[in-house]
Amino acid sequence: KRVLIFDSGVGGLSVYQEIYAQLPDVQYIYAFDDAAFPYGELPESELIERTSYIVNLLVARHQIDLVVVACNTASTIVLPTLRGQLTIPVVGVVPAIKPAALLSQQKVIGLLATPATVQRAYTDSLIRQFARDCEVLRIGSTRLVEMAEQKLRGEAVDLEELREILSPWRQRVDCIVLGCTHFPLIKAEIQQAFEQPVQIVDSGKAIANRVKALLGEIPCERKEPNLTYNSAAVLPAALNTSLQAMQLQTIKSLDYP
Ligand code: DGN
Repeated sequence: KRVLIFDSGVGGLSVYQEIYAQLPDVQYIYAFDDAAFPYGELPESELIERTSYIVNLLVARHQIDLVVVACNTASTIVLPTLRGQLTIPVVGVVPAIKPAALLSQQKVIGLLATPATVQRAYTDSLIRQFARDCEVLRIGSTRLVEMAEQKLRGEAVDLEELREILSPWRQRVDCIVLGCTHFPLIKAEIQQAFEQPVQIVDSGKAIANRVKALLGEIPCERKEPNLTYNSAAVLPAALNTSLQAMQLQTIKSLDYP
């Protein structure tokens, strides 16, 4: 079986880790559209166009069995289009509002995502459906996405800056939703930014469970190597190394017209 995992950058690797832990024998193709990074600032029409072009191209090229759109910014807008175009299952990642609303004791939760995701109508509907009894505070930050990318490139995360970005929530929230797949990569740093105890939830495990349920048990051994595609012409060496550390072996260029 072959699973395509797609994101704008390295955030999808946080989802990949969770899926891989449950399904190590699947072949994974990790594609990221780093030429258009960050997605959180792209017009919706362009986001839909790029995402569906790349996903359709790779599904056809590799006979993919299941697609994971490992990006909240894309999932909250592009899933209906992709599901209309493809006959295979398409799993999206959206903010884990429901578990957070259940976990929060004080009923004040923080949604941390991209500027696009915090404003989406889809996000509003999740909050209306699952967090009626909660106050939901939102921070949309592209800077945090960049920090996660930097960390994976081997650069240090500026904890002071992180603390400053999250300062409106100090002594306010007791549960935080990581509504961007980049953020689990800096979860420890986010936790450190708070004095009060906070629970942090993301969607990774739930996505992995869903993928497993859809693919079923896979008894066969994997014969083909995992692949990585990116759309920018060059992949920084440090990032290349961390992708390989995650057992992704071949880097090729992805052409977007
Ligand atoms: N990782 C993406 C998400 O989950 O929303 C967004 C990253 C970005 O391009 N801003």
